[in-house]
Amino acid sequence: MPVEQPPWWTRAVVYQVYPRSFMDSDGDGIGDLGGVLLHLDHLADLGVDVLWLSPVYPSPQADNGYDISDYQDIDPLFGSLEQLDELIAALHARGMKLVMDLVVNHTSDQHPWFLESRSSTDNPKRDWYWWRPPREGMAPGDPGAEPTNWQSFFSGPTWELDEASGEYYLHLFDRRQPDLNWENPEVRQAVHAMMRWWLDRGVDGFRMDVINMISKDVGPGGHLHDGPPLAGSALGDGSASYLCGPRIHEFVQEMHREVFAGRDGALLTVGEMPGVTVEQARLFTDPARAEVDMVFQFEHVGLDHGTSKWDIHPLRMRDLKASFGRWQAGLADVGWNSLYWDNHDQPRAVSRFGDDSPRYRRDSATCLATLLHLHRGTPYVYQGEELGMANYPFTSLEEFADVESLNHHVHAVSAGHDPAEVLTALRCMSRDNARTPVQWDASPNAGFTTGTPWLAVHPDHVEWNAEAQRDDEHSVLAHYRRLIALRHTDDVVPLGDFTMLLPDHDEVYAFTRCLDGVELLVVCNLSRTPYRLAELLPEAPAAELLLGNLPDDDPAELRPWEARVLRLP
Ligand code: ISL
Repeated sequence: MPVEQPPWWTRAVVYQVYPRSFMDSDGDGIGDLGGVLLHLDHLADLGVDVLWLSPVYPSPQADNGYDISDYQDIDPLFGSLEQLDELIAALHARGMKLVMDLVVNHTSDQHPWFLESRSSTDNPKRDWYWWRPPREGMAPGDPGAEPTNWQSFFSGPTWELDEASGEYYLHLFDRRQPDLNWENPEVRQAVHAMMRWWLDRGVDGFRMDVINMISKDVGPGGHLHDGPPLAGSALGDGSASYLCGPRIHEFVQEMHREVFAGRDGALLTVGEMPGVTVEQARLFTDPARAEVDMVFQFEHVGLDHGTSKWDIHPLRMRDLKASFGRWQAGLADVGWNSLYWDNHDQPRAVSRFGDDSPRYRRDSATCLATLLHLHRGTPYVYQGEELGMANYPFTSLEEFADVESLNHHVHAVSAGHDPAEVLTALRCMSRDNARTPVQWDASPNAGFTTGTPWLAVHPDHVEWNAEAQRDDEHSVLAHYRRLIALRHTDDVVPLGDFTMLLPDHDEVYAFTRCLDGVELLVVCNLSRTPYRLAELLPEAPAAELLLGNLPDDDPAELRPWEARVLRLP
């Protein structure tokens, strides 16, 4: 990509709103568009360029809106189309853009398309979804009769039997999220038309949910293949059949042609792609191929997973450096990275990769932020991350709401796992950690709602909240503001070359960024151990401090969780 004319989003920072948990304006305990409109000053004050809004479409809410029953309306739970228009206008008036969530790998099982598809085997929409008879020689409902052995992302098989027709339908996620059949051109055309309708309404792009799963590897006669068996399970790993399947680039290029062509310069498109490799990401984000601007990859948030996300291993610093380093190098000349720690599916980074003890919570939150925001790529800030929000102190199963957590609990306990251990894993890894309401102030419901919040407010909101941080220059919020401003003012931050330093160091993460003779050295101590800086990086103590996360800087010592952005002479 020529450095003279980099796309606008190379300098942008995106803020993710998970509307259900952001701000409730009508007292029903659930966040809504009115609530987003109330807090646009918070976003403007932070300095972000784009708001990515998680789904607000009509939905039975089996997966908090990632199960859509109407792509072209707003769920009354969240507000109205008029309010969405108001949000677009209000953001544009402030120079910000709106990116909507596009969830088209699957619909809700209540979407009219699926209701039609399910209504009979000869319905014209039957083929809009993946219907298959039981495995050969078996009867519908027999144990193991599912058409393939794939395990769903949300536990159990990916197939649900429809008693009426005796056929199964595919759902990579919950059974209430049937997968659309992208092999059918009518499905693709319907999705493209819907996307154009949103762009015509004024939205500025899409975050595309699991978009690398839309092409399935279909054999002759529509055959889908079993995957290798999963340890300790009757099910298998089907991912080879649906991650970046044979037609994925064709489908994404077609979408670009049909939807984005002619308007792509102003838009932002980001494909969420579990399991994507850096080689594939380079193809997806090569501007010459006209697919998407950037992808969300999952390597770094998988480094603490064992056989599954519930099998937790401590993160090893070398693995993190090897991973981020590979992505930085792999997309250096062609393509573009997106950068994130937190989103609505991940536990809170300050608890997971930082140190949320009272002593180090603020310092580790700002240290992690500095590390991420000084990489090359577009950073994403997830609501509350800029306040140092931490994982919730869950103590019982009743406190969880997420379909993934609840399904996992049912399956793990029925498979004989110790319920106490299952709960421990949920406490650390449940997506509900990210979904507790945003902490606006110290009042009883953190200023989120006047009603009863749908998910409990974290008790630490009395101390950790936006109001307390807004005018405090030492706060996590103030540090995010400075990081975002630095990206906007100094070209080396968005565009500079990246070089990893100290690849084998267990606690200190360091790298340089260079552009046109300007060289930044970034050094982050991801531990409680103090280090003599000169022993690690001899050029560091004499360099000019552009931005640090601790006050009263002693140039010679890198204190616990200290992060510095230095300009080398
Ligand atoms: O959350 C995950 C692991 O715990 C992922 O497997 C996640 O399900 C995957 O990243 C896909 O996420 C997206 O699609 C899901 C939805 O539940 C997530 O909220 C969404 O971000 C299905 O639409």
